[in-house]
Amino acid sequence: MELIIGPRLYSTWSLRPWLVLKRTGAAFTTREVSYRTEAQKAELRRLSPSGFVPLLKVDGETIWDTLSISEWAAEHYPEAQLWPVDATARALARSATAEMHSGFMALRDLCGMGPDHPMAGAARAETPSDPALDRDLARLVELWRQMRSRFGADGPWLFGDWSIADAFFTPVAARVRHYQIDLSGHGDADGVARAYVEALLAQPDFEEWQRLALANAA
Ligand SMILES: N[C@@H](CCC(=O)N[C@@H](CS)C(=O)NCC(=O)O)C(=O)O
Repeated sequence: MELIIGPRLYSTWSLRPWLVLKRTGAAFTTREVSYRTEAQKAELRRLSPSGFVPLLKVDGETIWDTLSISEWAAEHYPEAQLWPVDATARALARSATAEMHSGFMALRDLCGMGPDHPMAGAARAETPSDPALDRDLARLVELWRQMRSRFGADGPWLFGDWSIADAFFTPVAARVRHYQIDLSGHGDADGVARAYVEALLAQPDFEEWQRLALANAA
């Protein structure tokens, strides 16, 4: 089984299924590809039906898109409990994951993965100011606080135990760190969302990703 990813320093989409696959405990290899030049883009289109990474090569098939790779992992490794066991929590975890997968455009656009390595926690950048970004941050804080207060009693993750939703929000935590976003200014008066961000940043698997990202960039 091989996960084909983009450059670790930039590809937030690649980080998500990599975290998910790590949680399964299954053996897999990772191939990092670049898509800066026309030749590299052409090679990626040869590998990928959509022209995008990440891709999972398994059992002679190519599975593309972060969400479907994550669902594939949840189906094939049920013992890893990649979605919450409780049906209501599971439905809301899927909602939160889908919202991340298709939304938060201002956060993505205005807090991008630039040359100063936001993903790997190197230099810090000034906090951008924009009404659309404020709306995204208020929504994130609201979502995180609601799920943590309803389902978070059994652990530090969004739904208590770790789930695919946490993989999807890990790149957001890297953005909050790098762009020095003060969540208390977006509705997180008592630091519940902040603590969730800290938990995401402290994941050993994410620390490994950051080490690999910087090593490959050197
Ligand atoms: N919806 C896709 C988005 C994937 C995506 O945007 N991948 C970017 C890297 S983070 C990419 O492959 N870019 C290739 C290019 O720009 O040529 C997913 O969830 O997998």
